[in-house]
Amino acid sequence: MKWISTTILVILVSVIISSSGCVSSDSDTEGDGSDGIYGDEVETLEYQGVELTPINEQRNNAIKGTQRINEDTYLLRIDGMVDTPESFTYGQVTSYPNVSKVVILDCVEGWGFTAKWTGVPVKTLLDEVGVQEGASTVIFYSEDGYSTAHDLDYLVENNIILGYKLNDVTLPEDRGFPFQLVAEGKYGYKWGKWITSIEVTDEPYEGYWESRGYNNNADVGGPRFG
Ligand SMILES: Nc1nc2c(c(=O)[nH]1)N[C@H]1C(S)=C(S)[C@@H](COP(=O)(O)O)O[C@H]1N2
Ligand SMILES: [Mo]
Repeated sequence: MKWISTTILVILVSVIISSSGCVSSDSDTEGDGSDGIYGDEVETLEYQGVELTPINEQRNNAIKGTQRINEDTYLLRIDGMVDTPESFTYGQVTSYPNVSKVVILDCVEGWGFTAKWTGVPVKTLLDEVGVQEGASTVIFYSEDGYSTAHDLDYLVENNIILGYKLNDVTLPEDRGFPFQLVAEGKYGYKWGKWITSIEVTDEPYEGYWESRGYNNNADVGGPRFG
């Protein structure tokens, strides 16, 4: 009798394994990987073999909550140590050649997410306005009064992008529409959301969290404070 119950157990276990295998392979058969739906857009949930965090599972921790920016009247101002200060429309910024990459955002508070980001390299925009000799720092200002800054060299050498698509979905309002800086390798507080202007300078600058004690370099794995 013992072999019968063993056989039943073996059959039961194989059915469970094969059916659960079926479920996951089903959603993985198309294109690069599995897709989801976000609003009326298709959200990519796997890219280049990497599993992405669905937008609905990403957090929104902003200092003043979600900012609502009108795409039609929006202008991205770029000024400071540049040859020709300019204001770009949403359509202008998004019409430059774009770059996609999978990047992890690490918040200093210990949470994070992995996403596919698509955007325009900051360098592309800076080349358009012409950065002046001696400039060293680029400041990013946001709609909610938030700001943060990066070394010009870091932005150029790492081809840092101003992201406007997240997992192939138009950056949602609560995620930073129209643009979030995808500051790969830096803690989340260096990833400005709802960016409205960019200033080029030759002075060091401390942004919102940096002026409240967070490390200005903010390399992931490096010191969080001081
Ligand atoms: N404009 C603006 N950008 C911001 C913030 C903010 O409060 N306002 N918070 C920062 C912090 S601390 C993190 S961790 C990242 C990611 O937060 P999110 O999940 O709200 O996108 O956004 C950064 N960019
Ligand atoms: Mo953060």
